[in-house]
Amino acid sequence: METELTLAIIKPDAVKAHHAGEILSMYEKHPQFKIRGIKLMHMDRKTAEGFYEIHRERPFFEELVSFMMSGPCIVMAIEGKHAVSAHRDFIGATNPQHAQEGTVRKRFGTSIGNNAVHGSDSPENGVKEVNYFFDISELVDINWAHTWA
Ligand code: 3AN
Repeated sequence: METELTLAIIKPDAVKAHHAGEILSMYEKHPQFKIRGIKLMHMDRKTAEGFYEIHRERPFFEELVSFMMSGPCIVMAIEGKHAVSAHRDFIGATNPQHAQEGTVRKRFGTSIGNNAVHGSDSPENGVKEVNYFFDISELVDINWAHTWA
């Protein structure tokens, strides 16, 4: 099976609005996703800038970094078959107004910046982004976890 890892972030807007539990429940119920790592964190500038380094030259970079530093968020390592594209479908379009009904961003996002969740955009970036936030020792052992999958 083509197992992939994707990083998911429940962003500060969703945590602040008390939607984290409901969003987590959507992940938990998704038949393709296994949560292998999870942590509550409040990003500092260095962490947020490093994570969004590829967007440094974009006009919204400062807005994006300030938003990600504005409160606690929940970062998760998600594993599953074709997890990256399945997760992109699950979260919906970057702009919540364009996101499909039932997606996380449609339900909980309020603007292109405050769009409730993050998802890696390729399998390569999924691995890179999971490594950015998690040490291997913080991930539930994948072989062991398959015994209850
Ligand atoms: P996605 O997160 O859907 O992959 P990207 O990679 O284009 O979207 O953008 C990264 C993040 O930057 C988005 N999640 C969004 O929060 C933010 N962003 C994108 N475009 C804008 C914009 N025009 N104004 C403010 N924030 C933006």
